[in-house]
Amino acid sequence: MTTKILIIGACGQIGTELTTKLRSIYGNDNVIASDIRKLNNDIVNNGIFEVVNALDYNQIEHLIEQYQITDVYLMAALLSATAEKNPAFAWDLNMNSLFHVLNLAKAKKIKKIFWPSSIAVFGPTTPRENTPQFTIMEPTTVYGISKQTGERWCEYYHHQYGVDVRSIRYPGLISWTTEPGGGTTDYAVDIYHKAIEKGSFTSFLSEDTALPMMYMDDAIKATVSIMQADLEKIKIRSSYNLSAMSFTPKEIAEEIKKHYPNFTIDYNPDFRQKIADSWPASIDDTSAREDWGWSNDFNIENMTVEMLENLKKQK
Ligand code: AKB
Repeated sequence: MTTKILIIGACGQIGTELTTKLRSIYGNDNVIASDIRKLNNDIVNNGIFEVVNALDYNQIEHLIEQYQITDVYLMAALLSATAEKNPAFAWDLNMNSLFHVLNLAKAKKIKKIFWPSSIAVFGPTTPRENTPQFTIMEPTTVYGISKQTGERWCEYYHHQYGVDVRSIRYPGLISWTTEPGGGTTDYAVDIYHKAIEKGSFTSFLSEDTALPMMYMDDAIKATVSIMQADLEKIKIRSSYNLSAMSFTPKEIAEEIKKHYPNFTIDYNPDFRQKIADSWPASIDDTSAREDWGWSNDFNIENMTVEMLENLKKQK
């Protein structure tokens, strides 16, 4: 049976690169991109695109029937910083969009779901260094609570109804193609833009705040790879820890200085500092590596080279 993919939230930070990758693997006719609004970009212009509200069950069901969709990637969500400003809507969007696709899979209208979780599922009582796959989880942000609850529901739907839902806990994601939207780790993208535009950057996190991070190419590789893995390799049905690198604002600034020696950074922590302080500094992703063969290609050095080179060309 042909794999027919629906991506909900295709124009966001991850969705944009994921859609491009999936189109290159499965063909333009087999990947339907959707988002809440129609922008004038490559995702809309270079393939099939539909306007969809992730909260509208009937709209999603209609598209699934129209295109005979087998796999859904649910990328629509409010991230940590934005969610704190609008908790009720964040809860509604992050939870009910998930219920819609889980219920469509339960009703056997689709075969497979990808749903992203996050390091935000962890909280201040979690071991911060090398955070284990299975550990204390007491998230203190609305976003983290919605992701942790979502993980529980994914596992429940798998065990009770046989739903094939696969998930990874993304760390902060860094890319040069699309800007992030409302996360606590966004500074690690903005710093590259400002290095090229102004030669200086003010960080909203303190100099020694270490967080787990990943280059977008690795995140896309992990997403495709967990979805393509044989069924029996997916042993965890909540969500897999995933790791590539961890750094502080000071460390990333030092890395940028190797290429732009005059680059300067200062620090002006805001409300996002409290969110970052509640998250792990580094992640143990042994299960993902052992179960379905995850490995990262990028570290802070080669990611910085790629970011600076590509952003420079783009400006
Ligand atoms: C955020 O900062 O909210 C996201 C995440 C870690 O899930 N990038």
